[in-house]
Amino acid sequence: MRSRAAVAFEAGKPLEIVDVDLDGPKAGEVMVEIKATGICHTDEFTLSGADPEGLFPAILGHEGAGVVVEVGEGVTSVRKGDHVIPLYTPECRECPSCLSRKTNLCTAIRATQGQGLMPDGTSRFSLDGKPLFHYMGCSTFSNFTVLPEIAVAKVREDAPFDKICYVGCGVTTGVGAVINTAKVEIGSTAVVFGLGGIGLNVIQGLKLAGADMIIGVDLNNSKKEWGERFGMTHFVNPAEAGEDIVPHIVNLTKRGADQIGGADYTFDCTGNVKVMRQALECAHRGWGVSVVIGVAPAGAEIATRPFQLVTGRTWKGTAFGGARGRTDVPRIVDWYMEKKIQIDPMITHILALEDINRGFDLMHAGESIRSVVVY
Ligand code: NAD
Ligand code: AHE
Ligand code: ZN
Repeated sequence: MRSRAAVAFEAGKPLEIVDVDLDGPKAGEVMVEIKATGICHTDEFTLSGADPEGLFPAILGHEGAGVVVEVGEGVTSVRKGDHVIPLYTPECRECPSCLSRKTNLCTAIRATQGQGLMPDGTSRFSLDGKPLFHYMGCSTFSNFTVLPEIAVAKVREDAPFDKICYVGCGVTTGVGAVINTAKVEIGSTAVVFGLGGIGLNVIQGLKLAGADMIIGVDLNNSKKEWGERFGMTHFVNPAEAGEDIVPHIVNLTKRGADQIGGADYTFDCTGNVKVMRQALECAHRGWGVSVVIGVAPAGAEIATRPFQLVTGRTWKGTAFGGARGRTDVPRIVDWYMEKKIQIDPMITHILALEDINRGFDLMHAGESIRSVVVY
């Protein structure tokens, strides 16, 4: 069949809207009609050419929601008509990683996914007889896509696609980083670096978890009001702090008889390795935990004095907020429908597929939190 899609032909070039060919689902696969897709910073990262795994020509997009239109042989967990969210982190429930209960990083299909292919080593997408690469196993910038059965989460049918698509990455990553990865306790002090589509979800996760002091850090002053909407208690613009950001935050978080500052939990939501170091060094001596969420460009490395770790700080990272997609994503959709978390205000722009490049422009200009393409 044919599907309207935004194709990334080359790194650094705008996407082109074309009709592509899509083969039907093979055994263990499903075809999904994507109804809406968010544009995540990671799509921009790959399109820019900074992703070591970036392949072209490809159909990007990994934050979608839609309806199953066809299932391949042997598919049992979903059927035609089911509402689903594609999962770039699948959940097979059988691989050593899934069985370990220690990680959400299912390894069942990670190798072929990183090669832009389906688990059998081929692509379902083509143009003029030449294959196009899948992206993060999702390719939600196509109106129709094919996914492995283990890479879709079945969700309730009354949830609006143009909002819950955001659960496919940003919401789950931010809220999950707090709940699953950091396991933040009531009364905690936290710092969030970067108040974009991920950082604001970390803030709402911190509020949900009962954190007391939630400090947001961003170079863009317009993010102060955004952070406050979701529970941020203090805002710092590092360019206006008047001193290095680390001592500034350590001072701000001084408490207790010994007046040792530092936050219980810090989160990098920028992808900048210098900020990752600042986030670690703002964490409290003895127990502070710093979580890397941001994705850094090819070749970038993190550094700190080992003394920072010797003195009890923990540096960790999270992918998809530590969420097990098929189990956790439907629950997060429920939280949204039950108004435990917010999504609507963060979706600042709704676009047609033809205008998808404007979504990238808005992101570059710092004008959007999330742009969503509705098919
Ligand atoms: P975004 O562009 O919406 O937001 C980034 C924010 O960081 C902006 O508000 C920007 O002003 C701010 N910022 C930039 N440099 C800064 C600095 N030096 N100090 C303070 N603030 C600074 O991006 P996003 O969609 O929120 O994504 C954030 C990062 O998370 C990206 O690197 C993205 O690729 C990554 N990400 C990771 C996962 C994961 O599973 N680990 C999932 C989704 C996104
Ligand atoms: N391909 C990149 C890394 C990209 C990356 O870290 N992706 C995150 C999700 S970002 C979503 O917006 C992730 O899930 N990572 C775990 C994984 O298995 O890919 C690189 O550096 O090679
Ligand atoms: Zn993403």
